[in-house]
Amino acid sequence: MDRSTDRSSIIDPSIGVLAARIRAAERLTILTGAGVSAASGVPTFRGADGLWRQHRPEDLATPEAFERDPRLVWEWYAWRREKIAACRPNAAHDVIAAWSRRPGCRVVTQNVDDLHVRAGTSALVRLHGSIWELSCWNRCAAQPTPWRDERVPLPDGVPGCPQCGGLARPAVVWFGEPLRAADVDAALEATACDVFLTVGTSAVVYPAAGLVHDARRRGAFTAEINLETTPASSAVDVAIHGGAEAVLPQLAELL
Ligand code: BV8
Repeated sequence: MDRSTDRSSIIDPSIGVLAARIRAAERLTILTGAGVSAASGVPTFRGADGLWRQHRPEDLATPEAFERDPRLVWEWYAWRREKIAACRPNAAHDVIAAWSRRPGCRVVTQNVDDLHVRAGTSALVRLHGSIWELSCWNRCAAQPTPWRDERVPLPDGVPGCPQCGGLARPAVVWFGEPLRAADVDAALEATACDVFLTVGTSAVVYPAAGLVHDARRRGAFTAEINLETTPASSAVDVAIHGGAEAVLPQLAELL
């Protein structure tokens, strides 16, 4: 008899514990990172495929990098937009979208790929903005808010602001830039919950990485689903090592 067991058929007992907590929860908050989109083919930030032409995201996703070389930064975003346009939401996005329609469930994402939006997620806070939106680099008064531009490829290398004719930039939050106050408030409000589940994030980027600790301080049962150990793993009540696209459907089955 073949004694090798298909590991995917072994349910981690922690999954049963977490399912029971989610089942009983009136308020469920889910924080997601790039790992949720990995199974869709979107490169993660710090994984092996996280580099682009040997540049690190932290070196490109900054206002200083854009100031120095807007064309290079736009080449990186145009490359990512092209990759993301070919991707579809995966089973992890679909489970989270279904849960988001439950009363009391809120989703906070660090991802800018909008795959949660395409999966139909409600009550979504996009902490770092969207790669599909642009804003005026000069913050001109005529164009105070970001506009959506889903053209792939972008017609000209460095898009312009339709109002002032200056440079347009990706409407994402770069390193060293403050998050939008309304998004931070919504994310902090979401830490008042019964279960706080963090999925697919290396838990190194703040203020997002601080949310699980806020939730724990406010009495939430905290859990992490990730492929590897992170700085949050030792702080949560349950840390489940596995792919989000496999673990979340297993959890959904048990609810
Ligand atoms: C701020 C948008 C204050 C852009 C992103 C010095 C100066 C200034 C600030 C700082 C500083 N030092 C530290 C800081 C704070 C800084 C920070 O945290 N830096 C880190 C690097 C230490 N934070 C900031 O700068 C923030 N702003 O602090 O402002 C301020 C206040 C007032 C005035 C001025 C300033 C802004 C942070 C936002 C940065 N923007 N994105 C873009 O996307 O182009 S962050 C970027 O990282 C992405 O959003 C990404 O989502 C996010 C976090 O990464 P992860 O999502 O976790 O992705 P990663 O690849 O790292 O990990 C994936 C994980 O998934 C891995 O663990 C992997 O094992 C796992 N995985 C893979 N596959 C799967 C899986 N898990 C499950 N299933 C799978 N299948």
